[in-house]
Amino acid sequence: MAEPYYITTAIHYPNGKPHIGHAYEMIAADAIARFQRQQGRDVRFMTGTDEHGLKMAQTARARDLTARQLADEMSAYFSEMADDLNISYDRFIRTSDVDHYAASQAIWQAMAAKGDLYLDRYEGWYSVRDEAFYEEKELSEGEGGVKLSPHGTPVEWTAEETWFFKLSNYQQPLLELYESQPDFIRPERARNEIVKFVEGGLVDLSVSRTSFDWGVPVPGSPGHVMYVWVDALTNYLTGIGYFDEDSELKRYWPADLHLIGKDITRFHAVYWPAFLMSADIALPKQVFGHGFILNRGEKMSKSTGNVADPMELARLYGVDSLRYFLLREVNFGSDGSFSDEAIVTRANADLANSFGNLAQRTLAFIAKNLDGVLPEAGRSDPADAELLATVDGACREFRDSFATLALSQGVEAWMRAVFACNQYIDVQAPWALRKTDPDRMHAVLGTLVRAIRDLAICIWPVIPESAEKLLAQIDAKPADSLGSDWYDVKASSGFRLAPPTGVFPRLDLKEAAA
Ligand code: ME8
Repeated sequence: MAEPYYITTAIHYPNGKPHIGHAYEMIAADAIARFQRQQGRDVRFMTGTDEHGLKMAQTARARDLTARQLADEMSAYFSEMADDLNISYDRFIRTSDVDHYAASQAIWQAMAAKGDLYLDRYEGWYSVRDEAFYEEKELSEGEGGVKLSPHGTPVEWTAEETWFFKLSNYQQPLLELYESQPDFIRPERARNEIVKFVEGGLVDLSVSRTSFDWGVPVPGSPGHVMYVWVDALTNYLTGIGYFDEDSELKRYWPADLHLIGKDITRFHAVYWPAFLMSADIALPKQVFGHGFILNRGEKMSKSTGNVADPMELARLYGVDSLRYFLLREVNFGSDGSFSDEAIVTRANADLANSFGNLAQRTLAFIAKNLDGVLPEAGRSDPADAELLATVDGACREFRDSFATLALSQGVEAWMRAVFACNQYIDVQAPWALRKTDPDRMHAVLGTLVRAIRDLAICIWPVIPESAEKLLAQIDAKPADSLGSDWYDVKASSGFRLAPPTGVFPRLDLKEAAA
């Protein structure tokens, strides 16, 4: 049986519509999930929405809705976006799902049984926007003396009786975890930050609230709902039926990768492993904190009015252009900027003018001059084997890069092979060989079709829809193995191409977004 691979995104707050940061996270996770499937892993991929907490309750109140109504309305935008962006998730989890309540209560009970939960009075600073508690020493002062969290969000003084989790007991075990599993937190910058934070000492964490009721009820403690992050993190267990005796999905635990944004590493790399250790549950293998997407270099915020709608960008420029841009242009793990011009320039340069042009030139030439029939091997030249070796090397580099989450480096390697193919076609000039040396022309075209197929299979995790369209034209599939005797089998069977249709349109900057 194939080895399981479990990947999750953060679950997103549906207190508003999704923005491009949410889209980016889903797209990156989807490319990794597709890549792992292609490598033969038994993948489970989960994304969803995080629906409890004060932020949701307050946003709903301001709109005169119940929190559940708000969650229903907004969660639908997230799941529609996931579908529209071709995100191949196995479950879209909502923390208001019934099985999630049971799972959250089960982990709570396990932590209680360990003796890690106690009732006390909480007094301290809370940021509703971050749904996070902060220590006085972490705060700064904003305009008019307003106290701000390290993320620049306002904090308010909170005092209530709550349950506490003995986080302070886990300082040593956590430091040992970071030491013994150096890849537990990536990238390096995030790891260093977390190690420093934990070395600085951990205070016990308030894990229930009594001032509102939109959350998972604390078992045996009427009036208390769980702190939203306790239930939110538990979604990763809910999604595979961890506490359900009969669940066949349990084989996916421990998760291979929690893909999240850099702002929520503390929750995933400190609180989450501590909860799991307390409940005697195996720890995930890796938490990766990707960077932030900036709008022309600026942080997006509702007050600046520069929050980009990913669906509008996908509608204007195409889903695969957006996917390709984000994965090629943003060094995975660092922040990256986007603009309409940058998307159009990148998609045109790499997809329309390079890969698209390569495929179109080759397939249209075969359709026109050979009546669409793939030619059998002609007279080969060392340049042919050299090109195929370049393509093979690039696909390997892509694979090694994706396996270590160096996503943009993988795409860059792929692109270098596309350039090599375009150089090859220019030098070999099959259009000139048509009259002078048809036998040689056959070999050139055969080499190009092999290269195009392998390159389309390789890049499929990034641009699945376009790659599939292109592969369909030559009757190949993303799951096919690279190289192989595919071409010879196809050509000797007399396979005939339909007249090819362009897969990568040239994009223009659109008025609406300019
Ligand atoms: O944090 N660029 O939800 P969320 C890239 N519910 N990524 C971004 C981004 C940007 N501009 N803005 C946000 C939450 N993100 C919690 C998670 S998980 C158990 C609970 C990322 O809707 C952010 O870092 O605020 C996070 O990974 C995800 O989008 C959801 O953010």
